[in-house]
Amino acid sequence: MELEQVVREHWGFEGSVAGLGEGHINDTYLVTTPVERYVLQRVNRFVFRDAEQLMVNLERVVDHLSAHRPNWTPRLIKTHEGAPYEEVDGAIWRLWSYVEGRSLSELESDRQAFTAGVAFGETQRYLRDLAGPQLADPIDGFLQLDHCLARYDDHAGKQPASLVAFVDERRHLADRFRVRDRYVHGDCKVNNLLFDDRDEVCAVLDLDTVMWGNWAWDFGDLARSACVIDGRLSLERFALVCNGFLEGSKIAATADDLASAPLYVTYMLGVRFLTDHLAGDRYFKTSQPGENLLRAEQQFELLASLEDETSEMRSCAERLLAGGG
Ligand code: GN1
Ligand code: MG
Repeated sequence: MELEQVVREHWGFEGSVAGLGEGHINDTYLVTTPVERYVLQRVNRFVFRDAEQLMVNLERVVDHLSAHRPNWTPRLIKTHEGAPYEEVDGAIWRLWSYVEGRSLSELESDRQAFTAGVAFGETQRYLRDLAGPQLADPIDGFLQLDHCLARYDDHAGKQPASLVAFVDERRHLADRFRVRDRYVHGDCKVNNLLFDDRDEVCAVLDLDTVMWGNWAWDFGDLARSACVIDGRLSLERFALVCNGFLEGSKIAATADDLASAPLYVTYMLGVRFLTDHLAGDRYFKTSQPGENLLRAEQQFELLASLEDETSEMRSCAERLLAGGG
């Protein structure tokens, strides 16, 4: 079915549909009607095996966050029949309200680094009092390094010789951040935030991966994506992200946690890209063969540079925690 027809038949809006964003998982489109804009998404069923359960999670999360802070996330627009999504030809479609704001793949200012930290920190704090049964994991083993390494090991013997030792030497990272004791956003890349023209965050996006986890998974992804300028870690940005995240989340972190979390997440993402390359590019979207291998190599390169800066990150975090700014 044509995308325009999906929107017309199930939501009653007449509009044009065009591709939107750079997500690696779901398909995302901008819907423009004469009066309003919306965001249409097709949920990736290969990644989210139980997409119906995912939508149950998502509705709970969106309602909860909106109760804490109106408009902190886009709204799910109900279908004609009052449902939060529609199944068309086996695919799950959902429609979101469109939130004005800028999505950035790389931050442009120090102010944005601080407000991004506050935004993801606050989101984690708002999730603390999400009542009811624990949310079902959106993806088995998601963000758990042991699980990611086990999937990588399924391809033993076929892994690129140039990367085997690099991966093996860092397996100990799986000893960190194992404890799952709170809800996390699960995808704290800066491009999942929308900024206004004063560099304040106006909304948090991509809530499919909210799950029971470890705070450092979010902080690490934020630092990985917010603090690298021209391929190098900026300690100034790292300090701002730490300050923002700790202020927003009220988490009692140690300097070692703050310095290790970006390594954990960067390593894991590299392993995930590499595993998908070995598995035939079935999970992350690619536009050409070898793209997931390249992505893995980029994460491992970033990881090596973060390792060079770990003691500086730790000293920086120690100063912050001691109240030295
Ligand atoms: C995926 O589609 P996107 O970019 O929002 C992935 C994240 C990765 C990210 C890497 C469900 O998110 O875990 O960190 O790519 N989401 C899922 O860019 O696997
Ligand atoms: Mg995203």
